[in-house]
Amino acid sequence: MLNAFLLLQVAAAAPPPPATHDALSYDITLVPADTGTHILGEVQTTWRLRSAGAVTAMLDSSPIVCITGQVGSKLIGSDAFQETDITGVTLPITKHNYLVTRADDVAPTIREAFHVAASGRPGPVLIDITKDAQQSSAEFDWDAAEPKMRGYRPDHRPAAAEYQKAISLIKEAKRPVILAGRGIIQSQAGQQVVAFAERTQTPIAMTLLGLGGVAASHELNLGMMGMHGEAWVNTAIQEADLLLAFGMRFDDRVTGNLKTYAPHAKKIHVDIDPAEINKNVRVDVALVGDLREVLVEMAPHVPATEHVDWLARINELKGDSAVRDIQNLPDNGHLYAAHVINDIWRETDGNAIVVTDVGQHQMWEAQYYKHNTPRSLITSGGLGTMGFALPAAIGAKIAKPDAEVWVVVGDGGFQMTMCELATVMQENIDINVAIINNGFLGMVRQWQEFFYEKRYAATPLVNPNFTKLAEAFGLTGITVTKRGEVVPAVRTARNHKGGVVIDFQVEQEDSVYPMVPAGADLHAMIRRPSPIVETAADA
Ligand SMILES: Cc1ncc(C[n+]2csc(CCOP(=O)(O)OP(=O)(O)O)c2C)c(N)n1
Ligand SMILES: [Mg+2]
Repeated sequence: MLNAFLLLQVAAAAPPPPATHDALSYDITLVPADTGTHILGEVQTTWRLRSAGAVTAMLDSSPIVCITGQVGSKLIGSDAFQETDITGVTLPITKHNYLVTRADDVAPTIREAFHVAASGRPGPVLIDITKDAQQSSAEFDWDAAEPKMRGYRPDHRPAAAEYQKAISLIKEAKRPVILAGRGIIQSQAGQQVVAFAERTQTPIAMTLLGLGGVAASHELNLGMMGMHGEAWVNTAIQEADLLLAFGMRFDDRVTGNLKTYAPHAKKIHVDIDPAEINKNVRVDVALVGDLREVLVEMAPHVPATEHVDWLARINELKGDSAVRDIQNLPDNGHLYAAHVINDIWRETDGNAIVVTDVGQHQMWEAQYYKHNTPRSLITSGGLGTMGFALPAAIGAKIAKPDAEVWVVVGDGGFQMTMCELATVMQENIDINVAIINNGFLGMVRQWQEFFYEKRYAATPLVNPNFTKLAEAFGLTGITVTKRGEVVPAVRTARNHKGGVVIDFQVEQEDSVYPMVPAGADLHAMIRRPSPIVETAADA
């Protein structure tokens, strides 16, 4: 007989992983599990739950298993000390949840929870275990506990007729664009997407969470689409005659006004989740299934094509990158966030794992750090969870100890979880933190500037001295105010073993361009005022 508490770990350590995950790690960690899933593509477990963490995982399809402790089963419903109906609270923000009141059910539930979290469209699963279930004992037979869930069939495969419809649309298309989302990373379909794109000469537009899924350096990769996407990418989508949505969900930040979205385009949507089909955008063909499997199936039937005129048209839309190039502007005494992020990119040869927070710096990171490998950008997309970066970077470093991990965080978001510097110190986590300190809740300030006549209500920040703060935690702190100091600071941080915090004091009222105002037509972008017309295409 085993104590049920230990059983959690026995169940966790037990071997057979589901077929789609060759190295399911059942480690029970205290670090943000969400990041582990981003980095490793495996289910991670957490004993701590913040509702924002669950929603972040829900909206970004991260497979995590959260375990919470409940009062004794006999006390449930009595408003006992610390009793919270957590399965009730988390019902809408988890893929599934369980209340376990008997030791017998602990291990089988955990096994099933991992299956649910990882299969189909991944997501967060919560198990709430009562104190008495944790403290009593039970036998556990791994094989007998194989999950059998009536009504849960995550393995979708499109019908042959759907494939045929898709292939004939692909053959007819003159101006196709692939829209690549996080699904390409989740289903490890990067290679298949590139092969498809090369064979059909189809350019690829990326969502924020797709970045890295196809190398930024690939000539058919146009870059990021959407609210802060490159102008030529959004224009190409609006001019396209076929959109191939691969593992993406037509989020409002990506489409702008749905009524005018890609008006000339037929649409093919490949997604593992049937609930995404026709949710925001009506599509002509839906292929519900695992993206990689779908592309493998389709590949032999897709003829090689040229789209010379279309690619030339997009090239023309890109225009002269020199006029957009903020990087190579002579040093005029201004330190732009773009300089900082681009210098981090150059110094790390684009090989770091960058974990961002939410706001302007997040968008600049997406624009100026070119990600060539999947899982090298960790960011909160669907929820935009400020405070995500520092704890998530700790998770990233623990999941991949050999990787170089950088945090790119705003001065506002950093203050939401900066207490985690204690963890960095205590666990000797070797990460570098770049605070893009603009003295504002910058993204909100930008909206106030553009849409509310510069009424900067509640957005100016009076910050602590971040360098001294780092030092108070026994970490290295560096202050950077000039462009010439950026590279030396980055080098110092890279050469230092242990946590480093760099306070980059950048332009306070810089804005992210281009910008599609919320709900506006995708092609109605606000462009960077001259002399710098656009963001850099500095590849
Ligand atoms: C927890 C949370 N609160 C509020 C917001 C709304 N919000 C989005 S961006 C932003 C400003 C972020 O400021 P900062 O961290 O300084 O980054 P910056 O935009 O200046 O780069 C705010 C308040 C959010 N996304 N998450
Ligand atoms: Mg800020």
